[in-house]
Amino acid sequence: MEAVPGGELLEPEVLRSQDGVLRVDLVAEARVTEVAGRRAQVLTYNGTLPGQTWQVRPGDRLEVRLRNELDTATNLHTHGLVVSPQGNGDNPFISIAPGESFDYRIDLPEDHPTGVFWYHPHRHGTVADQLFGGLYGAIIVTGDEVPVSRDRSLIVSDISLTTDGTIAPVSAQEVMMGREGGLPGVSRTRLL
Ligand SMILES: [Cu+2]
Repeated sequence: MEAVPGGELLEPEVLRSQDGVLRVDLVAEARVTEVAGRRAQVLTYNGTLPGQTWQVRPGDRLEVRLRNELDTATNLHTHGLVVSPQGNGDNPFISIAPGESFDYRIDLPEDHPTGVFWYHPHRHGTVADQLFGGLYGAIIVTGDEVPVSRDRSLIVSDISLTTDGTIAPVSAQEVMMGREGGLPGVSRTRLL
């Protein structure tokens, strides 16, 4: 497949924890952006696809206020984090109705492994549409690594658009199996 040339490399904005806490006001909403040179109606976290990158350390607390501006119910899952699934933690049974907000509190244990993880909706019945629509972002758990010149986070958005620039409908098969995107050489997204 031929890559689309040009286009500067864009990294999602990085939000870092301070004094052991990362507070995030997170808004899920539909927006018009540019994806691979095309105007696209997608779903976004805080207006971008992918959403901001969250950088935390073992032992930190994540406080996320998620406001649902979508027209379907949603919630939040921190994929790969070794954290509690109960209460207002990483609880897949939480359902946030359109127009509602929810305050998550997710405590990372002191011995949490470092690495790259991600967040996305995990509300039963709407996961595939919201995930394929563009709702995802990276979580990086850092430790005391040897300093390098510069860390860069690359997130590949491989989404499927219809000819009129909306997200392609998700089939029952794709709900179960996932899907590959239909855009060649997706390299960047830009907010319009
Ligand atoms: Cu997941």
